[in-house]
Amino acid sequence: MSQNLFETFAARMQERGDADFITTRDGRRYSHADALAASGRLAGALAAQGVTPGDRVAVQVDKSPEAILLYLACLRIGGVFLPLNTGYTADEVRYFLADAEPALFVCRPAALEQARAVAGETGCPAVETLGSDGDGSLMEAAQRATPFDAFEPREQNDLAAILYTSGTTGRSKGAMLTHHNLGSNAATLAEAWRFTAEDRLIHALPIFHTHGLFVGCNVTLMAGSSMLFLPSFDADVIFQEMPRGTVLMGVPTFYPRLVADARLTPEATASMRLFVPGSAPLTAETHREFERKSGHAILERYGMTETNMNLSNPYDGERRAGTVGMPLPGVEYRITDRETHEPLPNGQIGMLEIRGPNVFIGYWRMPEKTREELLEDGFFVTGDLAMVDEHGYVHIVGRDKDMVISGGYNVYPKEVEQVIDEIEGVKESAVIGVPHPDFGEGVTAVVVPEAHARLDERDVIDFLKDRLAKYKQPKRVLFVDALPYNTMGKVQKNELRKNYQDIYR
Ligand code: MLC
Ligand code: AMP
Repeated sequence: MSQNLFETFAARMQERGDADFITTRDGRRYSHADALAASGRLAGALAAQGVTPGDRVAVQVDKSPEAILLYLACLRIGGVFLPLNTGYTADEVRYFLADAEPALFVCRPAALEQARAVAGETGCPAVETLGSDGDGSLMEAAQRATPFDAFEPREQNDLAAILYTSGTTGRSKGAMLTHHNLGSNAATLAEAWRFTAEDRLIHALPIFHTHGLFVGCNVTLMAGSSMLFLPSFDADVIFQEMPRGTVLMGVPTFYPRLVADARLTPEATASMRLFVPGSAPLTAETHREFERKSGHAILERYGMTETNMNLSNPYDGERRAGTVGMPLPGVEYRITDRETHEPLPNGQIGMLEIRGPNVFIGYWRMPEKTREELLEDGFFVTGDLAMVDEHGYVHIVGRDKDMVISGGYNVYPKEVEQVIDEIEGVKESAVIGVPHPDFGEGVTAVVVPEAHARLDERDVIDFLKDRLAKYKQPKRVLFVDALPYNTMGKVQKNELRKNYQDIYR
């Protein structure tokens, strides 16, 4: 495999020529050949902006085909793509720009003024815009630029992307992913899931995370398939489009929503060949109900930002409900004692650790965090608790890390607690995830007010509004006189989770 991932993609795009690459419901279309040419023009625009190999390009834009062309352009010139959740507030973006020091920040046209201010404060030298219709200054610059028709040679450990995952201590960590990490995983998944040029992926996920960007788009590029780009999940649209699709990928929230819909039948899904969930646990019940109603056995897989995809149920063979299957080719896993990292006997619950060409090379400018989580022998400590059953299927049974997953988005309690604790009248707080029928877990704040403070649920939520992305904001805020502490002085979150387990049911 070539070292610059773009070279691999370009070879497939050349072969696929006029075949669809990305289409949208409002009639926009890029063939593979169109996308190849447009990525050259965009690469020319990036070069004209002064982006050189190794430079970060931070991107906070709405989903569009052009945003993927920008990703390709960035790979092409050896830049490091740094996508940001569109829900992040200016406060949140300021941290990412200051930490990553990008050479360019691409924002939504409507956010230009705010983006310029944040770029100015953080020393980012250039800002361009890209809108959801392919509008904005970046595409205009691409029209004028001298196309960059080659690609920058890269070593296999050169960075292709940095994706930020929030840190358990509240500080987000930039996971450094190489061309080899992304390329090897895309090739493995395309093969394991039997992707071909005939596939049409119904793409309803955001493109700023591993799932929508790398699993969805890289696999499509690797196999020369096509994608229907939808702005977000909408069950009506999914049912309208399934007769023209072959694969759907989604976070677990997608699947109970489809199961609850009377339109889910074998006839409605007749042209589909694969449904893949991931990013959070899918219940065994949803798996079974989906199969009962549609005739399709869901193929669940397990991955994370730092490692791409690691484990998957088999394409041929039994796809077991409530499990994430076996290691993908080239990936090794072990289930270990959390303290010693010694492997445990089969059947016991322990820390899941992963090694393989898919595993990242460390956290951006955080050597200590890297050493803690990426062990000397190459195994990455996932923070997920797992066990393997007698059939060799891995079950994810819990998390050792203090993290909530709401609708597929990770929320780090510490980060939310720190902001709540700034509110006048708050003595302390604990943020937990408790079962939520739609989002899997609902972010929930338990707050201890100062004596005589006058504070209600609305006050807390209003305070968080401009400070934290919407999905991090608690769905409920509950007030208590004191938090339960153990003898080590740690808040007993298990007890809180038990007390409030039914509030969303
Ligand atoms: C929306 N809301 C959420 C939310 N999504 N709240 C908490 N958590 C979420 N995930 C808010 C909305 O702002 C709205 O608030 C209210 O909840 C109802 O919104 P909705 O219309 O029902 O939401 P919808 O647009 O349908 O979005 C839900 C969703 C979306 C699950 C489809 O969040 C989504 O696409 N998530 C995907 C995240 C993802 O890509 N994760 C992959 C990470 S990679 P109000 O107040 O306005 O009503 C990874 C590695 C791996 O984890 O293994 O893949
Ligand atoms: P992220 O950091 O956003 O990449 O999220 C990765 C985390 O999502 C993992 O560490 C797991 O906790 C969770 N995850 C991903 N896939 C699954 C799955 N199939 N089942 C359970 N948890 C999952």
